Order: sequence, then C-alpha cells, then structure tokens
Amino acid sequence: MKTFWKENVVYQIYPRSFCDSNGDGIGDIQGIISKLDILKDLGVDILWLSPVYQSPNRDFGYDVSDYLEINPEYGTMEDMDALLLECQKKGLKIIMDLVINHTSDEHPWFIKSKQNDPIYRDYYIWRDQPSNWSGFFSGTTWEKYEDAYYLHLFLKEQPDLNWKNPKVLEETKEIMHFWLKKGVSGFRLDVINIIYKTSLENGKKHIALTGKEHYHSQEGCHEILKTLRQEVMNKYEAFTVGETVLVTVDQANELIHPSRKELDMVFSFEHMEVDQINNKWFKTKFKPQKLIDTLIKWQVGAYWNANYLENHDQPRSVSRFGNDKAYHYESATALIAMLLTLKGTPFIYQGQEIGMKNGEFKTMEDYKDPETHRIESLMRKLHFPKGLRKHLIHKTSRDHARMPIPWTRQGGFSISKPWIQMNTRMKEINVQSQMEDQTSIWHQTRTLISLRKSYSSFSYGSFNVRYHQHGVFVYERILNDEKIEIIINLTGMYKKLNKMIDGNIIWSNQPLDIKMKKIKPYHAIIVKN
Ligand code: ISL
Ligand code: CA
Repeated sequence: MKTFWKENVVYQIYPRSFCDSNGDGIGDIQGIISKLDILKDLGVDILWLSPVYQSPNRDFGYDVSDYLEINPEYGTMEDMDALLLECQKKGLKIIMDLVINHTSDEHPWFIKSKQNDPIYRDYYIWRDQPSNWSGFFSGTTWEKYEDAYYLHLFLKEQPDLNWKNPKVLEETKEIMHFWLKKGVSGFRLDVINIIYKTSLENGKKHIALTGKEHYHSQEGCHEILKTLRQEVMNKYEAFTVGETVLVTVDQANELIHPSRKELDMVFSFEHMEVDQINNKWFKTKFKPQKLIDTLIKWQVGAYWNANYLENHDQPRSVSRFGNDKAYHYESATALIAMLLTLKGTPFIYQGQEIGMKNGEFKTMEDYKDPETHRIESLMRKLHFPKGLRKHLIHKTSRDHARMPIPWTRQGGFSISKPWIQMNTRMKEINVQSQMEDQTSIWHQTRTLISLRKSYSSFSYGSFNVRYHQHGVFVYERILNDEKIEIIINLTGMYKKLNKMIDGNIIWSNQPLDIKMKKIKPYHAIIVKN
C-alpha cells in the first residue's frame, strides 16, 4: 500500500547542537527555522526533533518535566508553532520524540508521587526493597526516597512510569493528541519495548541489564501500543517509529506486522552491535562483512525497516564503519548510498550528509554526556588504567554525535562558545564548503535522495541479495519491470566483480573503469538494468 512514510526520507535533528540563533551557545528552534531552506534543498521530507520539551537536561531532553511546554533554552511554544508553520509552507513534516518510559524527577507527577499523593503515587513504580536489577547507564535501578525505593532504568533523575496504571495511558493519549492536533506527523517512541514491567522480582544475573526478562517485549506493552494505535494514531495521518532495544527480527515483526499494526516501524540495534563484544563499551575491530550479513538478515526478515547508521547515541558512521582518513569522501558516500537504497525508511542524522567524523576529547570535562561520565567512573572503580579508560570512552561516547554542526569554515553554529566543543575538522568538513563544491558528500547525498524519489522500486520494490562476500554487498530492488542493482564495496581494497556490470550506471561515487572488472575501495555504484 502506498504510504507517505515509505517514500519519505527522515532527517534527525538534535536541536541542542544544530544551530544557535541567539548566541547563548545552545542550538534552538529559531536556529532550525533559519536552516529549513538548506534541508529542503537537500531533499529530506520529515524532520525528527530530539526532545524540545521542558527538561532539567540531566539527559539532555530525554528527561521531560513538561510534555506540553518547550524548554526555554530552545525557545517558546510560539517558536514551535512558527517552526510547524514554516515547515508546512515548505512541504516538510515534523515528528516529535516521545519519551514515555520515564519522566524527569522534576515532573510535577513525580514530585507529587514522592509526597505520597493518593492519585500520583502510582504513576511511578515504588517498592519497599530493591531487587537485583541493573540499569542502562550501569548500577542499580532503585533509588531510595524516604522509606521506599523507586525504579529508574536510566538515570536516577529519570524515574520510570508505572504502565500498569491506566491513568498513565490516559495522560499519554492526551499528550499525543495535543501534538498531533498541532500538526505533527507522528512520533519516535523512546525505548518503547521496555515500558511495561510485568514483575519487579530479581532477575537472572547478566553482565548488563539484570532483570530485563521482566520488562523486555512484554504482552502488557503490546496491549498499550494497540490502544495508542486505535484510540490515537488511527485518527491522524501520522506514523510511529519505535526505538526498540535488544530486539530480534521476530520481536520487531510482532510490533509492526500489518496484522498487528502496533507501530509502523522500529529502530533495531543488531547492526549497531557488529563492532562490539558483550556490550557497547568494548569495541572490537569492525568487519564489514558482519555489518552486511546483519543488514541482510533484517532486510529479508523484517516486514519494514527504519534504516539508520547514526543517531544522537552513536559514534559517527564514517569513523566507525568507513575510513575517515584515507577514504573519507568514498566511504561516507558509500555508506549513504547504502542507507538510501536499502528497503525501508531511511533516517539521516544531522551532519551525516557532510560526513562528520568523530571528535577529539582531551579531558573528561570535554564530555557532556551523563552516560559517558557514569561509565568512566565505573571503569575507575574497577581499576581500569587511565589510558584504557580514555581509549574505551573515546571509541563509544555519545558526544561524538552531539558536536555542533559546522555551518561555515569558521564554525557558524553560534557566535559564542558552544555548550560542547566544535569538531576540530570543521575547516575541511562544513556545510558551506560542501554546498559550494558540486562533488562533495553533501551534493552526493542530495543526488541520492533525488534518485531515490525518481524510481519507485527504492520505496516499494523487493530486496534481493545478489552477492555478499568479503565486504562487497550487491543487491537489487525490483518493482514490476523496473530493476535496480546496487553495488557497495565496504572495504578499503580493490575488489573483483563476479560479473560484468550490465545496464546503465545511474550513479557512482567514483569513476569506473569498465574494462578493469574491478571496483575501487569504497566504491558504490547504482545500475539500472
Ligand atoms: O546509548 C545507547 C545505544 O548505544 C543505549 O544504551 C541507549 O541508552 C538506549 O538506546 C536508549 O536510548 C534512548 O533513551 C535514553 C536516552 O538517553 C537516549 O538518548 C535515547 O535515544 C533514555 O531516554
Ligand atoms: Ca540559543
């Protein structure tokens, strides 16, 4: 069935680091408005805004203290309305980030819950004694307040909501109606597959996330999502993308299959785990073939995919899956070509379109992410030597993705000192220079987006693997008599092709020597048969 979100390209904005309009060093809504023409020119259709709600910013917006107000650092509700209006004029859609596993501890609900208010006490999860659970940011998930403990799977400033309480569902419905009536086109649902806690008892011991079997992919969660779909989402032309941690293909399909229709698509994590051992803090050498195999598993298995290689929680893809030194342009464009031609809705993360690289952080003070600091202090407790700590933290910190967008050679993000340091490579990697240079990553991204829209097989065609070995990924997208073949070399080596290229080359990130029967390092080619 034809649906706008199957054809559209989504662009994620992390507002704090996008563009600062008033010179306080913090990105804001007016800053976003000032760059809409550039985004429109790039060709994206939907903007996903990481949280802009009122928040004490313990987890930079993922700790909401009022879902119906804008964080004053980012602007006012008038600014938000202006953004929606400007987007509407330009034919851009907006989706909001809805964080409903937890709130901020400064949310009035939690303040009343702490005070034992008869209505609000049960909005959160309280227990006389803690169980053995461990949380996403390491350490126990239970915090003592007076004579009881409340649950927090993330920071202690992010208490988990009690989804067994029907009032929490009612509140959420109202929040969703509020934003949908304002004209947003849907939501990205933060950690949505862990919101329902079936039991609070001790869990099986794991290196990380002890207790997860009591809240991961529970039937109670399916019930809630069905209700939200029927009673809210179905009334609007809007879609949902769920962030689903630790999810398998089968679990994803249980959420998105048309027969269940709880969510429209989900962000899975398996392909983000190909370069790690046990947990994300222990990175191992990246093997392109492992990424390809994982992508194939999801391309073939999942009913629909939300494709992404970056977001505000992940290191930069060109530094992680490509080569940000010898093949910066080649690997950045090859990765984007793959992202935009796989089956599913593509999500581009701000800065990915110019091939932003991981940053350099000299001291711990340079890191702003609370997760990074918590893990560093855990490593310190475990007596990890300083050099090792520094190395592990640098490979994985979420702050790589949170460095401000360099709009110009001089920076152009803010007239004053940004809340987090700029990337030192901004003189080479910035939006202005790349917009001026027709052969830049920005221009290739623009061309690829427009190509994606000129052939319906990219949106609606089948996905068939033709070849996947030694880091070379060849697949085709077919719809009726339209057949498009995509060849991606994800390695830094010349690779022999198993057959001659036949058809018209409609895009390639580097010149191709047909006679050679070899493709170059990080070569990406799109052929129409
Ligand atoms: O960072 C991660 C991925 O490597 C995860 O551990 C992450 O915490 C998890 O994916 C959940 O992320 C979401 O919820 C968090 C918030 O800190 C993240 O920014 C958000 O994307 C809590 O709301
Ligand atoms: Ca600002």
